[in-house]
Amino acid sequence: SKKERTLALIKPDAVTKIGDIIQMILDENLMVTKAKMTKLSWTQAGDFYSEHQSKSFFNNLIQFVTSGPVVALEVMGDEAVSTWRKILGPTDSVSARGDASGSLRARFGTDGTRNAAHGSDSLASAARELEFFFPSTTGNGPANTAKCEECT
Ligand code: YYY
Ligand code: MG
Repeated sequence: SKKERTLALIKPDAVTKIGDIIQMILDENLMVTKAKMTKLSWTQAGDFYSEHQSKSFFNNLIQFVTSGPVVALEVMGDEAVSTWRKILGPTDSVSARGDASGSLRARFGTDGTRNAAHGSDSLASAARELEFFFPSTTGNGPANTAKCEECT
């Protein structure tokens, strides 16, 4: 099957569980090839989740993901996009605990907003979201300067 890269974002409620989360990634034969801890501003989080800006839950979502540091991981391996989504389990941690799979959101999340981690939902999303956290441009040019809000 095909080797892919995806973006795994550990949300503030699960940052202390990073060891267990890396274990779950390794158990599915995936690799962690980049890692970065950062604290997102409201503007950055809104940009990352811009597809949801018209949703009723948008403000709660942005409030939560900006409430503490997050850890972005580049995860690589066979069908990494769908395999990481499988590790995550259902969006709502309460329903995630309703199945027996022992998913990451069942183990470490709380509810439909505080759900421990994010995963890109397609190869196109993965490309956009990996670029968001791990910009490919090097040096101090405009592309990096534009992201420097995250350094403050
Ligand atoms: O991709 P996934 O994270 O599983 O769910 P999305 O439908 O893309 O929603 C993104 C994010 O928004 C979800 O992880 C939690 C939050 N959210 C919420 O707070 N309340 C909802 N009713 C739906 C989603
Ligand atoms: Mg989604």
